[in-house]
Amino acid sequence: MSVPNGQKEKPNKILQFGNEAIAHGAREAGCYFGVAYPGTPSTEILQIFHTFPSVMAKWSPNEKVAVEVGIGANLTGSRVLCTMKHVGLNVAMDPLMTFTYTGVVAGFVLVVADDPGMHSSQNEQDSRMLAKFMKVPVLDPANSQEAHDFTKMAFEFSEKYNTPVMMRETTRIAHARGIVQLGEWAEPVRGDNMKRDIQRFVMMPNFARARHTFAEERTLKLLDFSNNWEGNELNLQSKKIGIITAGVASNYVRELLPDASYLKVGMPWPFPVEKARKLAEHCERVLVVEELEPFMEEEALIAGIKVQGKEFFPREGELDLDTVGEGLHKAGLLDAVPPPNANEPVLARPPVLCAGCPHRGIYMALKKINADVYGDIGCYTLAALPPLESVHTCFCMGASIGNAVGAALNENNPKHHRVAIIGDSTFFHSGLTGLLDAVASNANMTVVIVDNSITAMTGGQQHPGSGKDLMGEIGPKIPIEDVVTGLGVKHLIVTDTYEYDKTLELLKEAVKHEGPSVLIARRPCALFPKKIGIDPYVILDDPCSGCGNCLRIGCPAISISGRKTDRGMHIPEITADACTGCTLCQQVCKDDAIFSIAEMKKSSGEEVEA
Ligand SMILES: Cc1ncc(C[n+]2csc(CCOP(=O)(O)OP(=O)(O)O)c2C)c(N)n1
Repeated sequence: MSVPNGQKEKPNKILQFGNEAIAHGAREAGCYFGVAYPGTPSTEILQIFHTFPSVMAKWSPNEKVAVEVGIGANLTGSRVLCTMKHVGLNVAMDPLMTFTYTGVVAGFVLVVADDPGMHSSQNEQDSRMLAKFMKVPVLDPANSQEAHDFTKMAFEFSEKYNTPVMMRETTRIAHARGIVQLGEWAEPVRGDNMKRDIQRFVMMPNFARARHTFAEERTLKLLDFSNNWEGNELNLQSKKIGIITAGVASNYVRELLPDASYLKVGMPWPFPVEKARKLAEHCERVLVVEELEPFMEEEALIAGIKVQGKEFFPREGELDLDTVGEGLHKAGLLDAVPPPNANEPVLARPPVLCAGCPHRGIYMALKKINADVYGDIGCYTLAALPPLESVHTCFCMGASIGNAVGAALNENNPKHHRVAIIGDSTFFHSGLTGLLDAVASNANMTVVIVDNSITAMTGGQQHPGSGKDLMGEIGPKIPIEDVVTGLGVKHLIVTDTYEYDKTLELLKEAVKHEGPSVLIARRPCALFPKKIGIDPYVILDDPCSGCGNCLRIGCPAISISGRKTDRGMHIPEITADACTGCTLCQQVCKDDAIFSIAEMKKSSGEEVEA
């Protein structure tokens, strides 16, 4: 295997999860430029891609900017990989809807990771629908090998048909491992200069009309490709039953009905109509088994091919062996419903803020002032749940501030505190324009920016306020204070959320302020750059009255010990390994019953290690 740039040889058969396979496929295709905004289940792709030799990779503040940056690199002639989760695609649709008219200068592959079952998302939209809407061909791998191969093929395909190409994967593809046969790394395709071509790249109406025609003509060519591509596998066996399927669902249905005829679709749009027609001509009955929307089912029906699908299989959530088995049974194709997966059910564990999470202190304060809290997306959304219960909404990234503006302008109760709470990464992603609106409309509200210096929820990625990017270079660290005052906010306060009383006071001050105010609640994430774990705290049975104040802060390091006070109240205890020494429990303890081990040693005259 030849390896450019003197890098070590890589093994050519390896167990990889889908996101790794996509990153490798892109590098093998000679992709030079990777750009993304993190989002589960897509995040690892760029984190892996950036480790390869001779590539450039960066995070952008949001998905729209990521696509625009990717287009910029592409216009100079570089092959570009741009990744995001499904809801990120909504944010990025504006440039993409027009990029599809202009076409590409070099291969451009957009990876969109859908999350059927909503393991870590606020909805479960099906990106195949948006691919069709954008007129962008979409690939849908069923395992890691296909994730690798389809990505690799997508770059040349993108150039041949002059179109961005979407790779749509799902959580089970992104995060499940399978054996992948790797190939050679090609020399990265890196452009150097944009070539002026205003009829292609200045999309004002006159030029755009011609490009729309180009896009429609391209669709016909793509359809022809789809009808002939071996990645849309037609396998004619049984004459009784034919199955159209794709993605992870294809694995389940093939296991349950090995003798059926199949059209296993790798490119759902343009849908390979002629292959589907051949299947229908060969078989008495055709079923479509697909996750989420009846996308291929409708494509087949529009083409006049008689199929059935969603009347047997759920439209919501993930499919698995059990749901597909049940559907096939309902359709009369399996005699009995297969016994449910024999695995032990996993005990449900509600998500909680980590021990030592810096977001906890501000929520304790928000609960105290009983504010209406418009929430946003990040670790801090978890405070909607007991015991903190102080987030009341969550729609999409950036929504908190706009929601609070609307409420502030609409509600007729000046005594009521309206607070939008938003993370630092989310603020950079899409909070800025909301805050601008708050200032421009002089809305009576407070924005709390919970600044832990990192994008914690997706695993600790950098953002413009981190002063670093993926490639590790230190860039300018954008101070949130500067952005906030630059947007015209007059009342700005910064607090350390480990100091509860001060945070509460400052919050009270902020909400009293007429017009928009901002409180930056700052403290680095307890897990970043590595989990802090200093000087654990203990609860002493003797002074503890069992009041439960420490339990109500929702720290997973604190639990009921099983011991009781003389008055029969439960005495809590702290798990030393989990405690990070944030001191919030100590600050709310009214009995002076909580001490650090160092404090106790000191008071008993023992030596304390520095
Ligand atoms: C449009 C969109 N892109 C990406 C995501 C994935 N995501 C969820 S929360 C989040 C950011 C969290 O970072 P931050 O706002 O700093 O809060 P933290 O988790 O650090 O508390 C991201 C990227 C998403 N839900 N929606």
